[in-house]
Amino acid sequence: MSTNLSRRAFLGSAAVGAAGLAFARPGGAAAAPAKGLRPDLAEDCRNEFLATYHSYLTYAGNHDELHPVSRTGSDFFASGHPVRLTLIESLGTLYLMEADDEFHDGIDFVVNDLSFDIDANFQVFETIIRLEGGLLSAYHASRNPGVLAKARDLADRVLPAFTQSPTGMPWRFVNLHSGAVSGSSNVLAEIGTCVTEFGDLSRLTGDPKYVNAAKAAQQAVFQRRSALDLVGTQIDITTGAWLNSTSTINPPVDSFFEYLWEGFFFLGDRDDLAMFRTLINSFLQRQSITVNKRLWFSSNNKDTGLPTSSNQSELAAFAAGMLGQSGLKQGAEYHDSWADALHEGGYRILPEGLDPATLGATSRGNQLRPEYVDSAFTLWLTNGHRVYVDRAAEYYENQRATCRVADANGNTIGYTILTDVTTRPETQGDLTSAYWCAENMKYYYLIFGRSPRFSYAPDAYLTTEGAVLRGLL
Ligand code: DMJ
Repeated sequence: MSTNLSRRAFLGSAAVGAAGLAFARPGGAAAAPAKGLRPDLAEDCRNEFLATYHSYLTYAGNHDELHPVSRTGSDFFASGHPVRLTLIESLGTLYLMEADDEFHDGIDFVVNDLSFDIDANFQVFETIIRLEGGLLSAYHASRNPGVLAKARDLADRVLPAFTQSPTGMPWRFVNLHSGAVSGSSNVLAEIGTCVTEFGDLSRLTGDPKYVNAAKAAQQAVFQRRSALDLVGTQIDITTGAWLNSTSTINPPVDSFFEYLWEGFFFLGDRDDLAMFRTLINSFLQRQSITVNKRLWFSSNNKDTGLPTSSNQSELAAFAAGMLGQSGLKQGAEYHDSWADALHEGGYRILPEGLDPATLGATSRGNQLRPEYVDSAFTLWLTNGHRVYVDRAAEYYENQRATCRVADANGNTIGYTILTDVTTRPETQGDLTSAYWCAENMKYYYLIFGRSPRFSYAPDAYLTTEGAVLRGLL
């Protein structure tokens, strides 16, 4: 059932891909809903998010992430070298929720206290998607030039990972103080998930060196595709030799595909569109499997095309949004498969790993993952179908029932990862993953409510980490 939101789907301007698959081009703005679709849940979501954020400020000190059960904090990138990751990942959500005191305090921290002159090795991929993306989104929200200066300073510290690579594919780690690089064995998601953050920074600064580095990394992988137009999983960035030949949309490849599509969706880059078409066409033709009438994706050898595994990672659920946004019917079908897995598998929260034949858990935890609601949000923004609002509402209520940590009076301390989704009650761990602040709660709030600070246009762009780089008002 579709809503009467009067959104114009992208599909009206669909182009046809090389193998007959339909791809869509970004459309113009569409009318926003007159009011929130679930204002009750929007208000609850805002309250739960702010309670957790305040717990982070209260209990985690200067650390990166909150442990809501033990009421402590820890560092994400390098122990003893915090950057207040949760604060940075929360800024866009605070802005959209009109939590202005917290938002402005956060901007003050970024401009006046945050320093990236840190003598420690930071993981390049996580630094870009979490910190660079978070700062760029915060800049679009605040228009504070001090925030953009911090984003540029960080990118300049990360750039040696690209410029010191003989192939253009980045080293896995970089020392933010010295620029020393390390980690020659890298995986596709970590090589190819930066073109939109660096593209945005190049636009904002007028310096093309950032986007050029990101594109060179994508192209270096594409040039090493197999004769079947498939790519592997892991590569030596110094020699360009494949270290793992598994073609998959599971991690650690997932967002490599996403950023080929989004390089076109956000930046209009037709090289990225061409690479996306080539690789996704081959992937869909060779690795789509139907199990009990549901669409899933196998992992295959990139050279022989032969299947090696049918295990599904929950993180691959992001692909439903990517495929739907690019005009491919498999997007909606794939989200239906995950919804079926939730219901018929007997879960309230999806497991990290899933056997598509039995719907049994192959990995029983859930790290507060956002992918199921991420793709519900993207599909809803693209086509306006009510089913995605309902799926998001169900999952929100399930996360509230299973992941919430309360004090003795029943007040929310925070939300935690689960170590086992198959027990009743589900088994809680003790970590509020910082991406939960940037992703889950933002998607929920935007679906349920009617933020006057978001365009609700189908060309709004949120990065793989939920940073809004287009669509903030
Ligand atoms: C997020 O950090 C990003 O979405 C990333 O691309 C992979 N998934 C995690 C959260 O599960």
